[in-house]
Amino acid sequence: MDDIAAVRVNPILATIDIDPDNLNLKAKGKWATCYIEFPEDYDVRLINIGTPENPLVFLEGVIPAETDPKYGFVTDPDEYLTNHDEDWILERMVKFDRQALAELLSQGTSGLTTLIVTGEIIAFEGSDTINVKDGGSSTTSSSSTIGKGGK
Ligand SMILES: [Ca+2]
Ligand SMILES: [Ca+2]
Repeated sequence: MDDIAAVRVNPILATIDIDPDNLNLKAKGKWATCYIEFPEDYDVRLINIGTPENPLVFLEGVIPAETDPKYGFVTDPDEYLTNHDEDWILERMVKFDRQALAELLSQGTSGLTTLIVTGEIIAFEGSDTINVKDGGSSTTSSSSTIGKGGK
């Protein structure tokens, strides 16, 4: 654990609000909804939740935020950017599988429980175009060998 702590870059201390506030482990319900708010100077629009193959936001380090693009709240900023607590700071909404959470917490957890949400700021990407010239092929000799062999 000490090694992990040593390589961590100071994370942004986000304000997390998870709904429901009271989780009945036996109740059916598809989602645990989570609102992520950043302190000033950071923009929740930069949160990258990743893809189904490579999720980047986790609840308790093990339950990935839903990333399936079939859900509007995954792909549509009008849905996932909100101001749930009605202050002046935007929040990023993500959803976790409530049954996965219930399963995790059913392993001996009850009462007030702190849940940790982790993620990363979006990676950056840019591009430039370069002109690549074919400087002659080194396969010429082997091609001619093949050609001779074909006769
Ligand atoms: Ca809450
Ligand atoms: Ca807010």
